Amino acid sequence: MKQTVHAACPHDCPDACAVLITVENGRATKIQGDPEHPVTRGFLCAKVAKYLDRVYSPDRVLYPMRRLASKGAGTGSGPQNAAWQRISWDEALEEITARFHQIVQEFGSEAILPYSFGGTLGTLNSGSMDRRFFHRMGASQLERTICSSAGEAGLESVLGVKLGTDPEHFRRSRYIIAWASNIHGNNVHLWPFITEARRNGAKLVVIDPYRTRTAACADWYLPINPGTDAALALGVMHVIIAENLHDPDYIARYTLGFEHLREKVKEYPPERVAQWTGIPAADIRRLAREYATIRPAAIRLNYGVQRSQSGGMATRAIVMLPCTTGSWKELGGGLQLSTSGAFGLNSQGLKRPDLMNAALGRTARVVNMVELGKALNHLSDPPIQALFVYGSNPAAVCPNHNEVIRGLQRPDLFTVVHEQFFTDTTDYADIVLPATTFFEHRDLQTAYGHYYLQISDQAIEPLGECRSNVEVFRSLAEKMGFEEECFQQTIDEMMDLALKSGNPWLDGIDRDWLQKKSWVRLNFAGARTDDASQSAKEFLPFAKGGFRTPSGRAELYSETLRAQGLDPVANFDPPEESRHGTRRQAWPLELLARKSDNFLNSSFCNVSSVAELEQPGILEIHPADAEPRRIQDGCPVRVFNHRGAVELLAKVNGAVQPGVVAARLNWARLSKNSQSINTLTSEKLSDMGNSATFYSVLVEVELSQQA
Ligand SMILES: Nc1nc2c(c(=O)[nH]1)N[C@H]1C(S)=C(S)[C@@H](COP(=O)(O)OP(=O)(O)OC[C@H]3O[C@@H](n4cnc5c(=O)[nH]c(N)nc54)[C@H](O)[C@@H]3O)O[C@H]1N2
Ligand SMILES: Nc1nc2c(c(=O)[nH]1)N[C@H]1C(S)=C(S)[C@@H](COP(=O)(O)OP(=O)(O)OC[C@H]3O[C@@H](n4cnc5c(=O)[nH]c(N)nc54)[C@H](O)[C@@H]3O)O[C@H]1N2
Ligand code: SF4
Ligand SMILES: [Mo]
Repeated sequence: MKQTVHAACPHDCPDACAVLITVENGRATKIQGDPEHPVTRGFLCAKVAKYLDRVYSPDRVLYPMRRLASKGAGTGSGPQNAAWQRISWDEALEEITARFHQIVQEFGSEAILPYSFGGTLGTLNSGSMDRRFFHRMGASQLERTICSSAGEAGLESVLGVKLGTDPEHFRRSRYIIAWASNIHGNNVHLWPFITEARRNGAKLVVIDPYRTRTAACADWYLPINPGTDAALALGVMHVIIAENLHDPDYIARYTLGFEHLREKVKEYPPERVAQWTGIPAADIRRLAREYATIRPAAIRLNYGVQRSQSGGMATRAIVMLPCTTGSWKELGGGLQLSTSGAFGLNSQGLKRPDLMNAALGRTARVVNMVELGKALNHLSDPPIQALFVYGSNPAAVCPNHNEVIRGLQRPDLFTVVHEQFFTDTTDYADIVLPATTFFEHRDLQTAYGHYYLQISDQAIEPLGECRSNVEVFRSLAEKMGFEEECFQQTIDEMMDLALKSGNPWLDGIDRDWLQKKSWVRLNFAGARTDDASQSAKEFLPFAKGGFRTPSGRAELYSETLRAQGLDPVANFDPPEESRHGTRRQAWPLELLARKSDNFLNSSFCNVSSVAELEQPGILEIHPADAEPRRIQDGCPVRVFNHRGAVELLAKVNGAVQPGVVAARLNWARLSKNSQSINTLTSEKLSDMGNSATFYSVLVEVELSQQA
């Protein structure tokens, strides 16, 4: 029997693609993008196009496993391996809950720490039963800030909400700025709209310290020094305001504090900004004039800019641009960082934070996920005694890798990892539990790069004894003896609950309707509409104000920021670890520890058909930095700083400017010496949002002695 199942890609990607899975006799035989979906438009990225290889990989974790060998890098990865013993689900649940009971008694419930992130963004599997479970237990709370919280804080400080230009409107733009936005790699479904705009004469400008594939095919590429974007945005506004290219009517009606901004930008003349950013003053002037006068102009801002110590302010300053030119008014204008604020599902109902109060009589302490190393090694009162990892691979993705590993190696730490594969993190697990992929479970899918809500249907039965996140925490709750009704809720009941939030844009969208349509555009028009293109035209979130800040206006001056001791307008404060920062003497080169175009953070790097598309283990360096170090293309090099060292192969090219080097995230267990690029990255938090600062890192490079 052959059937086609509608699913949605749950990987951590703005595109949230609508996917069609062909199933024959219970086995998935084909995957393709839904041709009907207005953003997916029938194609998938290179990695998910090969998803059958991932689902049916011989390396999947299929059964619960108990560790026999001691913890450490390269611990074997299969049922055949002597490091692991296959156990039953019942034994696994028994062992986990017995340890939890014992830890709660001896140290208190906050000695248990959940650790999860973007493995799946399915609404239910990324944050429902799991949160209920840990809230009910009174476990420490995890502050999930490893990705985007600096940018979100910057965005919300101006707009009050995470909304932005509809991707489908980019086809109407005449001027497009891809600002820290690797569109070909990380947001490929925006590209067709940009191509369409360019066919109609639009110009594409890319602002990025790394010459991405997107930069290579831009009309104008502006390489910028890492972490200096706040200065650039303030410099651009200096020119716009000085030359009267702003929109006084929009500013007067819908913004707050323009007079403060006008004063502030006087400190950022192009000549001064050029010294920080490395972009010539004449180019800054030209960028400002073109952006303000070639209309409509849209900015696709992505999260690269906020993985910097001053990333919150940088985002804030960039988000002010369409507020000063009034470009929010125009179809094809505005800015997109995230669209996720439009979905407004009933997150409290799904996550039940109230259970925490019932358990503890207060809210539990909060541990920042970026500081995992610090937490595992130094936190006391109580120390962390158990770590439960799901939907994340912290031993690969967390900064200051050596500290993380030192913590994970603690023999007294009880670590459970719920995973699809044996990863860097399972190398340190006491128990590994098998997880389903999105082919094997059902979920509700939002997006952060478009405005369609989807149901992702289950295509095949779970492989082996795999269970979804929802089912794992349901069984754990039962074993712990948690009796609240919410632990019995079915998937359908949770979907219904999620959709009942009072958000008017969900009006008329219920589970039956979603099931019938598979994907539905949010109801901006006020009446349920079948015509996606029709309601797409209508959504201009800030054309007439509509900001959700305390003042109801776009806040160019923020009282909230002032109260936090931050600049209430915006300013440029160089990251400590950068060429203009206080630690510039320590190491001479700025490192971009980047993502791979064909992996998804650390996911996919173990799938050989996908790995073939990448060249792992390289350090990209400019000839001007390579020559004095006698480094030639292909030479083994040692990259180091005070946190550690890694061995890579030099690639001498023009991908980065002098003073900057670039490397890529990968699994340590797949690299030659079991090394992670995150050995070099810092636990330092960003200026706003307590986020990670992966792109504010200084290093030195030398020829490897190992060669
Ligand atoms: N193929 C692929 N797709 C992905 C991912 C992946 O790993 N691979 N990851 C997913 C995830 S988790 C996320 S959060 C999204 C977001 O992904 P993006 O926001 O696109 O994140 P990054 O790739 O970190 O950064 C984007 C660009 O910013 C540049 N950049 C770095 N520092 C600076 C700076 O200081 N200034 C400026 N102007 N640019 C800078 C980088 O060189 C990069 O080209 O992508 C998702 N999609
Ligand atoms: N050097 C450097 N480090 C970075 C970044 C960078 O650009 N450079 N980017 C940062 C960013 S933006 C992010 S978002 C983080 C991402 O960090 P993570 O969210 O940890 O992302 P992944 O590396 O994709 O790991 C997700 C894991 O979840 C598993 N998984 C997938 N689906 C499920 C499921 O349904 N259930 C369970 N239990 N497991 C599942 C996958 O197999 C995978 O191993 O990394 C950060 N780290
Ligand atoms: S990873 Fe992104 S582009 Fe690839 S299929 Fe998933 S949502 Fe689409
Ligand atoms: Mo991310």
